[in-house]
Amino acid sequence: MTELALRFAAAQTIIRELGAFALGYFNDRDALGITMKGAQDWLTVADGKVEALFRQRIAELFPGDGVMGEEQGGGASDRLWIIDPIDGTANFAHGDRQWCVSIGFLRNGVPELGLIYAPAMDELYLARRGHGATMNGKAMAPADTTAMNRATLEIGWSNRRPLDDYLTLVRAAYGLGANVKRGASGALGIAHVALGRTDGYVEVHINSWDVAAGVVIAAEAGAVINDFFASPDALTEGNPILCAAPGIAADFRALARI
Ligand code: LIP
Repeated sequence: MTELALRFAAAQTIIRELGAFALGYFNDRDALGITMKGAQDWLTVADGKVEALFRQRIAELFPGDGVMGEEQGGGASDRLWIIDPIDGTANFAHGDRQWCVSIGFLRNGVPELGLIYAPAMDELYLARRGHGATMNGKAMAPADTTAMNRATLEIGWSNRRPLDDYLTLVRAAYGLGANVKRGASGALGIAHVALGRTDGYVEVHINSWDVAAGVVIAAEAGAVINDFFASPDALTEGNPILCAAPGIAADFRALARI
């Protein structure tokens, strides 16, 4: 088995274990220990515990690999795992099922593996560069939408950028007749475009742990996605993200200027 096939197989077992572990906290709200890292930036006990378990599993199986995570940080490495232990923590903290575990793997800076698991909905998104993308074993494909006035667009928001940046995008999207939504999980937002549930996802600033898996899943499903890791500091500083169904990609990119 190649090193990528080995890591892809292991990561599938690990993400299911992490998902079940996180679901235990989700269903036991007294154990959540909810706090805030900043305005509308939620944190629970589960975020740290899930990331710690992931780091333990990688240290056991691939001791030479690097790990970067939302809670404990990390940096560049030739073989780098990037984890968001609970993406959609605001939803998780409120008992809303729209959250997931997101794991990406980069080799020499190239995104090779993407895994997103939403255990409360039992949806597992998997992709390996050059090998396609699946959701619960079925091949994924974006929608064939070609007009913005028939599109459903998801626009992400956080306090990391001025509110006007977000509102300008929302106004422009409605102006083109699109349906606009916000799910508060960047990873699931990208996965839903790749699955054809929505037609586009954009966020003016997002972190690498939110998108490391989604960029592989989207590209392998045939969606259009910007080259998030093109700039060297994207790994630690973040970047804009835009993902779209091919038929509306040009219009959506023009709208978002990304
Ligand atoms: C969330 C991202 C989302 C963004 C939120 C938050 P978290 O990540 O997935 O795209 O809009 O502000 O950053 O905090 O739930 O892991």
